[in-house]
Amino acid sequence: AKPPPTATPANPPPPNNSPPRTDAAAPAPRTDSAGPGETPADRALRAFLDHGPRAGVMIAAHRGQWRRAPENSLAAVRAGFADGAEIVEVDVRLTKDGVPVLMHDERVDRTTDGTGRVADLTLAQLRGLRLRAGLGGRQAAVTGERVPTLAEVMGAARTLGLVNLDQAWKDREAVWRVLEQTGTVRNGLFKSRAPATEVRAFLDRHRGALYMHLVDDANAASVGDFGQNRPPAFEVVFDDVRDKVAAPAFAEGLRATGRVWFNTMRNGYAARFTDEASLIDPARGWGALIARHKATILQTDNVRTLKSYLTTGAPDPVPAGAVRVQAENYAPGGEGRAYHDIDPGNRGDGPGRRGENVDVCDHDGAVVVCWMRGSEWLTYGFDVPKAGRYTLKARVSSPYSPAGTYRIAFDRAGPGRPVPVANTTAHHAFDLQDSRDPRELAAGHHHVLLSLDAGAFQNWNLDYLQLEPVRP
Ligand SMILES: [Ca+2]
Ligand SMILES: [Ca+2]
Ligand SMILES: [Ca+2]
Repeated sequence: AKPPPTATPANPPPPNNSPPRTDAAAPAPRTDSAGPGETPADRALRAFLDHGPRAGVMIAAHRGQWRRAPENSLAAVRAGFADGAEIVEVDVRLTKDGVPVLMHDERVDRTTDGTGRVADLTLAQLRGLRLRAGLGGRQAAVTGERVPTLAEVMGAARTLGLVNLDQAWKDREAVWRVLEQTGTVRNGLFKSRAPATEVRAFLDRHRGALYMHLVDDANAASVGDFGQNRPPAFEVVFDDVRDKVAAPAFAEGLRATGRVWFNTMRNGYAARFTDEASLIDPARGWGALIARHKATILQTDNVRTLKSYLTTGAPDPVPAGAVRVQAENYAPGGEGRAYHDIDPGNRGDGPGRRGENVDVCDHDGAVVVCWMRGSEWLTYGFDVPKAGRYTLKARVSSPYSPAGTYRIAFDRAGPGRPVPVANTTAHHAFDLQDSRDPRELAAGHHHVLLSLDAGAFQNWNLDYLQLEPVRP
């Protein structure tokens, strides 16, 4: 039920109840106030080129804001900027007829309703396809969105912000022509891990091109190859906190002349400093990267929560009047009393409760109940602050359609109506879904039973439950 891990970082995750102490202070105030007549893109460029000690942290949206539109779609690029990203990262490939388009994979199979390699399809053939929702996958809904050309995306981004052109280096001359034709030379951010001589040749040929250099332990020495003429930003990748490039002194050296970019989407790009770990405690993710590793650009799958953290210090605040209980913090009492789990032991890789059978997984930093199967159930205690009408929301993930069905029973009454869990397009793509089965609750302690229908397909993960007041 769980995909194989994309990386196996050697540093073990800290125990859930003892986050590592860092000197993660509140994030620095942002320095991106508008000058007269400036567009958001002008501000983003100015911020990107400003590496001074007071430079704030910039947000880069990974493959666009795919939580609101298909990854690498025009709508996802627009949504990324609308949600607060100054940079949107996209993946560029050439069609059979040589047109740069947005597509992450070599093949169109995961993210569209078609099949085949991008390089074997003409633009006209690609335009006949429809993109799948979110991160795609075989069971993700087909949307009305089409594969966009790079020209369309750059045209849309011209006043909105910067576009990080991933996978574009091998086709950089064709991509450069698109930037020139669309008047977006100041928006397009190239990146590579090519030798400095190759980078320098490109930048000499195309004055004004924006460039960021990618470094990990294998090419850390390439920083020195740029001499006094360093690019304005470095992207640093480390899968282990003991990597050379993970040393705070390495990042400090880069910060002296430019911005430092880290990726927090999954485990293994910045060890285990991830978006999901940041939601549990920013000191386990973004906060540590900012304080210890001098991050001034963070690429995220959670634009809104990172924006919330940078502006308020709280990534995922509990709404006013609501009560949140982590799924893994189910009631004490053991099998048959507090929970029922059909297979012995913890099948997950997360911090399960010793001697108990509930399955707990760590999905890139999210600690969740997983391997949820029909007939299993869990119980929770909720302390409701004020009498009123409440709805229960569940933060869930699943790449399946349907993902599963659960029922909620309050205070040992009969179970409510079946609640479908919607496909979120990946095990690591969590979404807060409303059960739409509101109840009147008195103030005080309530017992909640969450049960999985025995006859229904069940393959989903549960991060937390949240009881929210329903506004009349
Ligand atoms: Ca189990
Ligand atoms: Ca189970
Ligand atoms: Ca959780």
